[in-house]
Amino acid sequence: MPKDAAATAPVRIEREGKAAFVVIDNPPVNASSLEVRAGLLDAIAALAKDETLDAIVLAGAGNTFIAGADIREFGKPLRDPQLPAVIAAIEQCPKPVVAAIRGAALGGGCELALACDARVGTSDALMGLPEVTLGIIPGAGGTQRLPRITGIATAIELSTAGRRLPAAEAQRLGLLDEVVNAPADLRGAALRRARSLAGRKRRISELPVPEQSAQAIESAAEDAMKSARGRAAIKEAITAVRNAARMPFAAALAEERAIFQRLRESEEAAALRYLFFAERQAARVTDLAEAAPRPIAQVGIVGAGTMGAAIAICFLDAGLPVRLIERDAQSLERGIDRVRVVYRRLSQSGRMTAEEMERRLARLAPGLGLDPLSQADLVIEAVFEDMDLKKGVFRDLDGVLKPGAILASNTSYLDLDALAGATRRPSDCVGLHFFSPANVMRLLEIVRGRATAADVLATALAVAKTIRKLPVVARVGEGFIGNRIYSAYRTQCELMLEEGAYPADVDSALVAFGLAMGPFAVGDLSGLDIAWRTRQRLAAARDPKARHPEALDRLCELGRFGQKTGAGWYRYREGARRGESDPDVHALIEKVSKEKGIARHPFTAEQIQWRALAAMVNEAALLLAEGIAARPSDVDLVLVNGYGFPAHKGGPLFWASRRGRKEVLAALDALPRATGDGFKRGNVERYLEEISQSGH
Ligand code: 3H9
Repeated sequence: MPKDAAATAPVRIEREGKAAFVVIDNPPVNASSLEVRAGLLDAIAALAKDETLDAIVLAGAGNTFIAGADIREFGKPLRDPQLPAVIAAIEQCPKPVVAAIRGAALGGGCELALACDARVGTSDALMGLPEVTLGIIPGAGGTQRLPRITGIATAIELSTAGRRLPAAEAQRLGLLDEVVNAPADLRGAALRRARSLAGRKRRISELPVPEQSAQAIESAAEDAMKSARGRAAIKEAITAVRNAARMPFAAALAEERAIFQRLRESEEAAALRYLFFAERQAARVTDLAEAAPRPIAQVGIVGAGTMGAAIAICFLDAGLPVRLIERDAQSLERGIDRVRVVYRRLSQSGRMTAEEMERRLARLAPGLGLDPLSQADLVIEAVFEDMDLKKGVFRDLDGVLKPGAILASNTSYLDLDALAGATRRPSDCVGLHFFSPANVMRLLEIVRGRATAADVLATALAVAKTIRKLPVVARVGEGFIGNRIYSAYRTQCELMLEEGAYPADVDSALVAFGLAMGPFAVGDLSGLDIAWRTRQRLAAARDPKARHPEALDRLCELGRFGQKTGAGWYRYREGARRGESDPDVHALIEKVSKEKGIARHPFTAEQIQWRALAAMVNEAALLLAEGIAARPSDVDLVLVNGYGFPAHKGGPLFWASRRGRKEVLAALDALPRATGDGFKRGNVERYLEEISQSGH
């Protein structure tokens, strides 16, 4: 091989005396792509014959071992050589092979490491079988070798949760034989380990599966099934791991591979792969050029309500000092308490040490009035959702903040440009729409106003990364991406009530589809008065020709605001969180139908699903055309991560892209018939085509 070709080859052999290092060099994450697999096979074949060698070490270039299979290859038929062949070659190699693991050894990377005769990792090594998060199970022996080290119950837990193990835990469970602190020591330690084996192979495949009580295994399987929510991969991962104890190794391996291949071609796996790449794409904004983020060392939050306190936690968790501001001492104390309650719960359940809790709380500085924010680099207002109130806060902050400080609003609907217009620094304003509970939900809609400067947007994206959120950029428009689509969807659901459905029919059909909750249960949980107020605010701007559902307003007029008032779409017994169907609500809905002269008819679950989904898809197309969202996959990410849309269906647009065109178009064409004049039809076909073309 010419010298420069060797330098760029994805697998190279580096000789050091009697030792050989097989180095995988396939940036950015050393995925085991076709060329890597072929290179590994060649390297192992060459080294197996080399009598002069006394040690073989498998390592990754850069700071990753192998992040797993190349996920981009999964949408097409897999090409030979495949990973099981590489793994068989390592096991059959007469000389011991030691894996030197820095960074991620995930999925196929973990499986390759488990095929080696020993494993040494750095303290930042990360091991695990995350395949179920991609809708598949391990396809190269992971479900057979892992239980031979950890026992069946732990292997079920790890492979169904897709949990990534830090080095210390991987060592405790036996996946790593040794951990070194400094990356510079890794090669040396792996080499010593290889030599200490003195030519002996230590194949995990030859180990017996540790004895374990049937009860422990059963309970691990039951726990895993609880989180399965209809996902085939979880059920299959359990089966495959259990096979380790009930079949010979080779037969169980063949069965694992067959399940892997079957699931790889499933719609669920395609959806999860699509979301994997969508997440990574979402943070890329094409016209940001080289804008450098501004440094953020000090954060201020105005408003210590549920939202403000939870946002504060996000920053405290990321190690940033936070000033939490309220108007009066009592509200401030309540806000601080909200933060304390969350940390105390984590500490009491053993998920955080008391010292760590104290460290985080020590970063929180309560304050009254805006003056304490004069040195803040970023201030987020999280006051009540009211334009005048928020404008006032923005105006006052403008007077206090230092030049260059960023002013963010947590508004979930309101016009950011109008808020920015209340300041003398509209280019320093941006929207940071957190989802409730903000310390738990990953989604962050970043709202880019007309005047938002490129470096302010770049800062917002960097902040999202710091606080480990999933950012999706939206332009200004009522409800941005998520709430706008949700509102269109909810409207159709409410219109179905007037036409013959009842709240429980709609909710149960959509839960059966896979949504975490139906729209009426959600409304009762979050409070119907919020939607009511929004409707009142928008009443004047409403298209008079559009059909407006009435039942919600009538409920609110009766003071039925949902769970907090014991009644909404459902009625709630004292302290109950699950509602019961309420004949009074049914009567109210029927009265509305009668007054409007609408003949009621029953709906099937499928009709409800199509109507609700078509509403989402149509609104998505409209807002994409307006530029509110940059790409269809951004919309899907928002619905999946903020609104309980099932990830294994990929989001509404992905889901629709996998249905027959005729079916989708028929559902879309039915919307204007049901909704009447004023209905706007989006160019859905264009975006579904875009998704189909993306090859997932
Ligand atoms: C599997 O292994 C099945 C097996 O059983 C085998 C059966 C035969 N493939 O996340 P980042 C790209 S299933 C292709 O931003 P980080 C990613 O798109 C696999 N590409 O970096 C991005 O590209 P771009 C099991 C991949 O530092 C760039 O790398 N493994 C893959 O925040 C950087 O990624 C997993 O599920 C891949 N496997 O995090 C692990 N991985 O720059 C998946 C990444 O063009 N990967 N890319 O947008 C991860 O969890 C994270 O990437 C990792 C690094 C923790 C490694």
